[in-house]
Amino acid sequence: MSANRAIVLIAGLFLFPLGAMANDCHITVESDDQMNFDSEEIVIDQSCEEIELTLKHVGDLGVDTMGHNIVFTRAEDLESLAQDAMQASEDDYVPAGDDRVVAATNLIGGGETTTLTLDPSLFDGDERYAFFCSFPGHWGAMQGEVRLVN
Ligand SMILES: [Cu+2]
Repeated sequence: MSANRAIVLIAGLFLFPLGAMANDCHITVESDDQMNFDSEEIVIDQSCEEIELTLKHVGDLGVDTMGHNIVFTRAEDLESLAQDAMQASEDDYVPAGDDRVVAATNLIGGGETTTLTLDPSLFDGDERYAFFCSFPGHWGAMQGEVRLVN
């Protein structure tokens, strides 16, 4: 190994803790039987190659009565998409082929967990995004903002 290369390697070791931690690329959000998400904000680190988003439902109620998902959309589309999603019961309340849907997890019930692999480049840094649960009646309480970081 050349001396230069060794210096680059050593510098890299010191810089690593200042950069994006591996943890930033793994997000966990919990939901419950009281129609809550445990976070009002989801941070999307765009330096991640991909983000693993895990949604947990820590309640007991089934998917038919207290189903939860996370749907990402532009903030300006949140209300119209949430209204239309209620009709999409056959698609787990995520309208198929709707370009207002940036990404969405599966719909889960109490005791279940689902993981979505997200491509951070789906989010345009000049836009504002939101997330919500598209199960009928939930979006008013179950929504939050997406914060993009680099
Ligand atoms: Cu819900």
